[in-house]
Amino acid sequence: MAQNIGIMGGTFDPIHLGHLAAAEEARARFHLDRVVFVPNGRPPHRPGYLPTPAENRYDMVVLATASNPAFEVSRTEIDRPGLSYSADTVEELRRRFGPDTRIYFIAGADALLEIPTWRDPERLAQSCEFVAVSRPGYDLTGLREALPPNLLSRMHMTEVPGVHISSSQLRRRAAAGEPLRYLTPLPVERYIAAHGLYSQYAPEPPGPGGLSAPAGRRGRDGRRNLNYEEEVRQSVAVTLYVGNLPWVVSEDELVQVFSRIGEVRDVRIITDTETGRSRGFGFIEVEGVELQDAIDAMSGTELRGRRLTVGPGRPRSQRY
Ligand code: DND
Repeated sequence: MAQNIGIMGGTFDPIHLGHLAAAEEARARFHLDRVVFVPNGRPPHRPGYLPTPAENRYDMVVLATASNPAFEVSRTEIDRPGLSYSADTVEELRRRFGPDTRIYFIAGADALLEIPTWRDPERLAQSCEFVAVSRPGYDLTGLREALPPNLLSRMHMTEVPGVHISSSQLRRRAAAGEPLRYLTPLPVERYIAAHGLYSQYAPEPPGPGGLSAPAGRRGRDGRRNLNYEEEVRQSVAVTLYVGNLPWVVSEDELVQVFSRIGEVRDVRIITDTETGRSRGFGFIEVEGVELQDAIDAMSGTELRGRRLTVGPGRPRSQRY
């Protein structure tokens, strides 16, 4: 059956409520069956900018989107070698979804202002339409004036409730030990604290045309000194993966499996459309437990007579 799919590409360093609100608004407005978040592996547009490792950014996007059944995350750009060009990504997803699927690439007005400088914008525009979302500080009028007619004709301008947050702002706040609560979902806030991300902040060099929002480069050694929430400082966020699941499994069953070792924040069941097999992905908050201890504690777990495989972190590959 023909579907409407949204693609929300980003560096997501880190993901925040502005990204999520924009994606959800586009989903509702364009009757999208799902929105696929695509964290980029190597951003093509930020020379001199060293983003947080892709796997960390991917984890944070999974955590942030897990509670919305219409949201999914793709590893396609992370697993593809070389720079992450959107034209390649959308073409690849178009091949998987088929010609009848309507694909909307969702992006902020700031990002789309730069689209003429992207790799093969015409090729990209042949594979998808665009949803240009407003963002505080960047209105949609500028876009109408700046873009050539062949790109404008593929663009749907959409006002979204203004969420005045940027990733660079979150990085700066994290480095200064200021709270991130209510700016990004709680599991992401905890993940940042547990992994000591953004302990340092240095402004990003301006991008081509000087239009990029500032971002940051940071050292990854040494944990930042969290001085605002004792609770956050002491908790250890462990993400575990369980495989060999029964063919049909419910989220409640998975929650029971994971709650053997701690408080469960989120679980996701990911079904591979090619093999029909399901995999579980759980985010568990465990105080003072190291990853290996958590894996050991889960080893030997059975679910409906099947012995589950348990491993660290993320599923190796997702649906795309
Ligand atoms: P960003 O680094 O701007 O993402 O990248 C956006 C997308 O453009 C990614 O998929 C890139 O790979 C792609 N790109 C860029 C340049 C060149 C090429 C491709 C190429 O193929 O040559 P961020 O993580 O900063 O933000 C993600 C999205 O969310 C952006 O579209 C941004 O405008 C939007 N956004 C907001 N929207 C509404 N309210 C807010 C927002 N904050 C960010 N508060």
